[in-house]
Amino acid sequence: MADKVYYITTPIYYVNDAPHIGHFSTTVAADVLARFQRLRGRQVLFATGTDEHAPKVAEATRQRGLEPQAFVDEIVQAYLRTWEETHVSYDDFIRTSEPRHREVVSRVFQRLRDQGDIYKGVYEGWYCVPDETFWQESELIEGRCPNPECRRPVQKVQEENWFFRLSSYQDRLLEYYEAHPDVLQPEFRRNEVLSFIRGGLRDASITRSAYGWGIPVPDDPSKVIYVWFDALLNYITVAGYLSDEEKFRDVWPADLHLMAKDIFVRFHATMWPAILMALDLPLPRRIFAHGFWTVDGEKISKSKGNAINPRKLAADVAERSGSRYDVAIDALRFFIFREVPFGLDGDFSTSSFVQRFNADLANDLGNLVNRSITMLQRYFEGVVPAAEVDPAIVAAAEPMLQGLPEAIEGLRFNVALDLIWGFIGALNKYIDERAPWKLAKEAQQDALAQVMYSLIDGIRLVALAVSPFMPEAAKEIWRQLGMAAPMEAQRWETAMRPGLLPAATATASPEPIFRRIEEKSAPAKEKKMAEPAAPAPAPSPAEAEKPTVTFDEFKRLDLRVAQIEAAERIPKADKLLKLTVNTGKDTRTVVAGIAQWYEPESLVGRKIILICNLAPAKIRGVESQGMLLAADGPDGSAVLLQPEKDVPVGSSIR
Ligand code: ME8
Repeated sequence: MADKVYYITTPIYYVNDAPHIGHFSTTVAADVLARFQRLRGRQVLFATGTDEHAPKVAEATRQRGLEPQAFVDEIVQAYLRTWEETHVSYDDFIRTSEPRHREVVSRVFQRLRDQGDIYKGVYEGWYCVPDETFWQESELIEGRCPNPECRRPVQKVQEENWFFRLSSYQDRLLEYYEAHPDVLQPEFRRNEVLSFIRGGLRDASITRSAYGWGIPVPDDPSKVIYVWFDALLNYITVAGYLSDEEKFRDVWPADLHLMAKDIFVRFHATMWPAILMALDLPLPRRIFAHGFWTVDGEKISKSKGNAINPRKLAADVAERSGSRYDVAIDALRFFIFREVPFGLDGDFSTSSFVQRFNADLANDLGNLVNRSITMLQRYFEGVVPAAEVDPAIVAAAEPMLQGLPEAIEGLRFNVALDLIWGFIGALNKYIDERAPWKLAKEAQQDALAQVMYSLIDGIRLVALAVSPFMPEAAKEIWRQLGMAAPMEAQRWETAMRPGLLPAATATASPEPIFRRIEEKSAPAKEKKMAEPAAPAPAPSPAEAEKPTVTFDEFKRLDLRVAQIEAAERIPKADKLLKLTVNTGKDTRTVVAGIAQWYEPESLVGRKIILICNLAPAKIRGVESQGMLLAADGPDGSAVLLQPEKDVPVGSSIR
């Protein structure tokens, strides 16, 4: 099936407000993958869209005296515009109010009713309007919606309704997931799904009394189809189900449905696969749920007004730094994957974005490109000399070239970026060590040619590697390199090898791409924090009283780079993790109080700094042989220390 189209989807978003950083992160993640697959030469169908038939749309329009269709037509513009400006390369944008989708929903409903999978019954329960979800009384928490991301009041509903026979798919779903362990990801969320299904599935009410909006139940106009049943079907509408058989054959099943954890267990991992089973259609190959973003430690909420609008933030950064707006957008696309492992919850703070922008983009990447092209102008009039790539640079590129496909396809975006930045770091170090200015002074032309060729060719690889994350910034690097072949025509298999840069390529004049954000031009709120008048926080008593240690005393500590091989929670200790770590000399157990901040799964393979010769201590019945180092995060979290570059396990710390 080499020619199967790679089909990837985002959720279709409710049209209640402009998209925020949460919607942005899911959609950009899908975009990174779509772009990467295209770079690998695959044909891609990348779909996103809007979920428009929600009762709250009907409510909002009544309040404003508008027709629902006119209302959604207006709001959808914010989505279209955001995805266009944030370089989201979707192939299809589906709106559930489109005739192509309404047709599929009606026909699916009729078919399932004809075959007995949909039947009429009486529904009694509670409905959460903001979440568009039905709940049983027993599921409510203090009379409110039990979804931890919602917890808002619910409404009592009792009405005759159509039900989907979800209960009869319970065993088949479990069997399927047993036989296909890789479908639900990440692994720890798969377990949530299995226990939800094992807990027993009830038939699902999939209609509501008509509220003047939505898709009417065929032959029963007093009812409309429940917005979730309607919305999930978008994935097959896009694939051409019932409208374009050939396309559907090429596209279905979806290779990846992406979403956050809020709509994973009940909807995408239970209801949707059951509907597909009822339709005799193959199940998606992978369903992946990522975590939730908070902003400065708080849940994103409309009432708090703390939702970060990616377009506004990028416009602000562009203004403060003097970088182009599209470059600032790319910087944000990079940032949301740089720190937090995709899959876990993350906290967004503008100040750490600014730091990363300055350190990783302006400094590491921006300077590398700028100083390399500047030196080429100076020493070779901007024209790439003929030379072989330095074997040291070939070797330094290897981890990135080998590791990137698996990291991106496994949605380990922070690992992918670590690999790329590892190579960027190696190129910067190469400049410092080989000191081209000295070679020029000493007239070592051959050595100088090799260094400059290796650098510019290395930057070519970096541009291609970052292009799924930062497509416009990558194009700008490509332009400055003076590459004759268009970037879009490059393919991973043929282009991602060192030494393919054609000699005699004439570079353009260097221009800084990522310009530093200077703190002094920060907006009012942040300026306050940087003002010298603001007193530095007083050291805590513990810090103030720490005695001086001599160098010899410090040398008594056996600090080493160690690698986590396994991690698990310690029962009844919600702060502790039991880690199995390899110190290079031995494998041992270490207990760490980081369970609130790190999912065990995310730690496996990670390198840490360990005090190896700390006296062993028993913690909750587990003997801990050493202690890992972590910084106190500003929000009270623990932030693991790790080497800035990859170094072998067992390396000592000096
Ligand atoms: O649920 N952090 O639409 P929705 C990370 N229409 N991601 C977030 C987020 C946050 N704080 N907030 C939202 C719906 N998201 C349905 C979907 S699909 C057939 C129907 C992202 O507008 C994340 O992808 O509430 C989440 O799953 C989605 O927006 C929910 O979007």
